[in-house]
Amino acid sequence: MLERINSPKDLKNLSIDELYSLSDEISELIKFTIEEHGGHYSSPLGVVDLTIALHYVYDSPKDKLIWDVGHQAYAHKILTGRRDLFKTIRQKGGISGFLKRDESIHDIIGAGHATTSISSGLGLAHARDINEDDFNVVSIIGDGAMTGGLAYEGMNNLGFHRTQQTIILNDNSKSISESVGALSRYLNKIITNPTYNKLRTDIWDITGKIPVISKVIRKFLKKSEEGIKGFLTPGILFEELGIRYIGPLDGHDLDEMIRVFHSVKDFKTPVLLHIFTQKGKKSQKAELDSTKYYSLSGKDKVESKGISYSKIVGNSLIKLTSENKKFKCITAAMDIGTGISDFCKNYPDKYIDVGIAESHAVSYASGLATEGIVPIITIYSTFMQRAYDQIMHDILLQDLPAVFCMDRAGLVGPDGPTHHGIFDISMLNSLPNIIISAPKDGNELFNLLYTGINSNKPFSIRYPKGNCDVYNHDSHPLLIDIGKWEYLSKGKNVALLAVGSMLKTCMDIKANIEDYLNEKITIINARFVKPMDKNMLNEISKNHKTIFTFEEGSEIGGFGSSVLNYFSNIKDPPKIYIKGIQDSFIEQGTREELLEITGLDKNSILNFIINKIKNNEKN
Ligand SMILES: Cc1ncc(C[n+]2csc(CCOP(=O)(O)OP(=O)(O)O)c2C)c(N)n1
Repeated sequence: MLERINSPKDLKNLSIDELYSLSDEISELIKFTIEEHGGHYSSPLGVVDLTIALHYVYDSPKDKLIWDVGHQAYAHKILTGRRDLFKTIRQKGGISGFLKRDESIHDIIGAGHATTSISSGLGLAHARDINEDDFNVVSIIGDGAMTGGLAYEGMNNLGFHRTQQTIILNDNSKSISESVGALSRYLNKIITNPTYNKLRTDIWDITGKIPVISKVIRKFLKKSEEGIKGFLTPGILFEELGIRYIGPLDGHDLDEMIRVFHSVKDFKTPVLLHIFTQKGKKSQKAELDSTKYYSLSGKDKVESKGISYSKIVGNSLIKLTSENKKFKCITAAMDIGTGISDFCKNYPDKYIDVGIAESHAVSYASGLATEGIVPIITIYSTFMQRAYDQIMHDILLQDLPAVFCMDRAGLVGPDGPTHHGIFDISMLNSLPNIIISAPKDGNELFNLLYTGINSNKPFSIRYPKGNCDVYNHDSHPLLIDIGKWEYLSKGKNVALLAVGSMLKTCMDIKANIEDYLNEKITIINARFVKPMDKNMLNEISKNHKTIFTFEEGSEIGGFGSSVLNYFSNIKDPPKIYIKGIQDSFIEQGTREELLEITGLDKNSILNFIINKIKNNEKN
């Protein structure tokens, strides 16, 4: 069946039985491909039926289907002309694991970060009305993404303007791990509320017993808005906001979904369809443990040695519980990704999962900090972007202590441009009061975390995705002098100043550079991007003619630009070359491929250094 589906139009003439068969085929394709190559697993499997029903009823791309996050939209990709390319998903040059406008006319809005679909959808709906156009806007958002504040900002606007927009709430009662918060409890109550469900069935049964007119009544109940609404309104929260609530509906019952989608298609006002789906559907193992099978690494993944930076943070938090300092760890729905799940399990009162709510996480942190509890926010660099103003306004302006553990700083690989953590240094660098640090290895990460907790200052630590082979499980924490760099090798004439992940790269090519120059070079662990070690900068400027800076982050506003800025005020400064990521978004690929593309792998850096030195010699 799937071979015949080249666009959503090809679905329209299929029977319901054929749609069910198609669902099996798509699920098999997703399972096979992701098990082989890696990618998201349980979320896309959970919405295969929902996706088929949506594309069956709506006319994409005329009607706008807007998927939140996009990690679940694999069936959407397969049905919209990307079936044969599906095997390239998340690979260099292949299709994205999220949504991209330039990949397909069916990807209405690019995504990767959560909770944008209602707001973007409302913008689209208003543009439609301004242009006097005629199409449906359907935003599909998960219960996890619904924990983000942006969803409420969108609904607040939508309910007020009463524009046509359909929200599909894809409720599988899971975020990556458990979905948290009062809303999640509320949704769960609706789905499991026996009184409501019983009343619904009872009324249905009663109508069936009314002689002669039972068919008419049932038809009326099915067709009329009130009928679909379900005789009773469990979603009063949404109703009060001005958004009709319909549900809960079974997200694997194609008949029911198609019937309801057809009915709401003609609504001119906002409506929310609450659809419950089974995460990991049609994979026994993923249905049983959707969190474990949230994503797979694929068969070709080579296990690297060492321990992940994320895990080191988790271990360090456990170790630091025995210290006197009171702290609370905050995660925005990323306990597993940021390596703190064991800590959370063992110290439930020392952590909070706020949901996909990064801005709330930081404002919440400011409150803790005022009362002497040190907040430790474990967050991916890319998601920290959501909380930029809260960092400035709630933490830095008031100089409140807080530790930002920024995981996945640098190039993350297959997740691509929405997920690379390459802007954190530039974003934070211009803000007063913040300490920006990056460890050279696992031991230094532990010590920086310890230093941060005891610093009584806003303190950020950035570290990359992946493993680190220098880490001593049994070490005791040491305080590091804030703003103090470290010589890893002392030479003259040429100095390399490297931040975090770039230090190992520089050490690995040290011998090649020294062979070329026939003299020792200086390599410095610039573990504090801010404040910089000005004493050391002054010291090296005396006997070094050339300074190179390296960072796995945006060049503009980054570490190198701070060094340039510093020397711009100094008489006869050394020649300075900065190397980071140029002013661009970086595509997907393996981390190694991307380091090469951005010129941050060993070979490229070696060539960069030698070419610059050669040029210097010529001039
Ligand atoms: C702003 C932001 N924070 C965190 C994430 C990481 N993330 C991706 S999917 C996801 C869970 C989404 O849950 P839900 O919306 O319920 O979708 P499901 O996977 O359950 O279908 C999270 C936390 C993200 N993509 N964006």
